Amino acid sequence: MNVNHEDHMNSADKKAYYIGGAVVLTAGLTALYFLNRAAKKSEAKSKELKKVQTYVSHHFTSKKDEIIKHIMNSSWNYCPEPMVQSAYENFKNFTDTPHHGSISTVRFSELCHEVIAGMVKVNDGLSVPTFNRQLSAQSTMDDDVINRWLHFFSQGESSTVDFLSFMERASLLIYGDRHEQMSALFSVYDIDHNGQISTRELSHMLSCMNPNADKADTERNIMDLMRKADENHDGGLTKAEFLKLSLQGDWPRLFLPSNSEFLRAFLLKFGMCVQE
Ligand SMILES: [Ca+2]
Ligand SMILES: [Ca+2]
Repeated sequence: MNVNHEDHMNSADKKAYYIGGAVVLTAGLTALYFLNRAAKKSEAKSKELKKVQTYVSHHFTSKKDEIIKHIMNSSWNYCPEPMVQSAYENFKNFTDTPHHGSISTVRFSELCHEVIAGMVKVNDGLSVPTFNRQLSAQSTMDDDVINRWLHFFSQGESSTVDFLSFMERASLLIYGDRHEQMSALFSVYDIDHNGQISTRELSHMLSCMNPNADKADTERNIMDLMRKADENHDGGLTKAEFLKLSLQGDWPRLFLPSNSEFLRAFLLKFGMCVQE
């Protein structure tokens, strides 16, 4: 009897063992499948970008329709065609040499200052405190902040912004996937590029992005955000901490054009409208 019982137990244990093994193996294979798929997707995306990039750099002003078709057929593009058309027409006016198809560092910086100056001009005649806030935004829009946005729009590839790179980043900002948006924005907000966004960096960048916002409101938002995201309470956000925000309700909106006066005005210069 004992022997039979043992046999029975052994067979049940074996069954559980095999089922457990199969579950672990299936989970492992599934994880590998998704990792492999993500790597292939990213590799395909980068190949596609290179292809379109080469095409755009060779035919920037001469083959408008083909360029737009190339961009529209790219899997990374989230932007509707009329917006790409409009961006193309405006972008051309900001390039130093039309055939080259890129915005230089100097021109990019001038554009940022024009946007801020435009914001002051548009609101001229409003209250003195508002006017003063805008003037102070002009002075806080320093080279560090401008360089981070230049890096964002050029994707760190060069010191100039070409049309393809601009389109990819602008359409990501307006229509993109939350996780990808936050991942790309991390390096903008990490102004000194040390791998962490400090409270000071957050405050500096957000004040530049929203010169008309009430300073106390901005500070309150930052305190709330840090309370929520700074898990190890060291006063800074690592990329992992920052990315967790992309899964938490409305927080990512704080960084997107819908909540950024500067980005809205900047994109509008290229004829790109941001929905509220
Ligand atoms: Ca930093
Ligand atoms: Ca932290």
